[in-house]
Amino acid sequence: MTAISHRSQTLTVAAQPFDFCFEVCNTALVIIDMQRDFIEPGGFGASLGNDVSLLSAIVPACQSVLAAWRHAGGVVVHTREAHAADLSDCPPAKRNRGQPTLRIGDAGPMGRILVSGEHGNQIIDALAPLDGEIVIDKPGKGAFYATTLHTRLQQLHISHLIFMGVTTEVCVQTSMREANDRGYDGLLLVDCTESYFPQFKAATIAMTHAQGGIVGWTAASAPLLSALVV
Ligand code: C5J
Repeated sequence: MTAISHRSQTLTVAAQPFDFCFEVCNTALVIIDMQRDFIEPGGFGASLGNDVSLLSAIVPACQSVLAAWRHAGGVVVHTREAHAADLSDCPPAKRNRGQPTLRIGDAGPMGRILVSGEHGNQIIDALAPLDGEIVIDKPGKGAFYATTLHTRLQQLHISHLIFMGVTTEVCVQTSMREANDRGYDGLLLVDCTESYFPQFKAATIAMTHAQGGIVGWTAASAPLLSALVV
């Protein structure tokens, strides 16, 4: 693979509802919540009664995009759904909802559920952040709520975001909508995102690119990977 020669070259990805055009220098790859709590048994996702094996299936595709994006020299953002140890940033309504077998903050097989610094709260080894990449701990579903993400992206002159991660209709979709309202153009990579509910993933993809891209664009990762090599 040869790196693109100019990070300011305009690249085009075949997408829905139409081509997504961007420059690597003004685009960040945003990887939502690929943390053990959602992907591996014993975490928050499993405590809600979900089959977590569905989510791990996207890891190889995410790894390919992350490797190509790093090779192209693009900004990488990793997020984690994470709360302070004293749960001061976790509203009781969020903690109590759903009657999970383990609530946020309870001790589980991988440490306290969705608490910063716990083993289960770490991003899976296959997609672990490198030094210098942005890691955002977010107390909400959206990556922009109560975080420094918007400020940090503005400092880097980022206007376009490419999204991967889990779960499609919860933290990924919420983050895309928050980004849209803040003026970013967002592309969702459909084979690099997953839900515990396939019908919710399909609906999210459809509603994202409907009405001329009312929330953003959707595409497979293959045309992005092609665009990133010359
Ligand atoms: C959920 C997330 N599903 N990362 N969080 O509670 O989507």
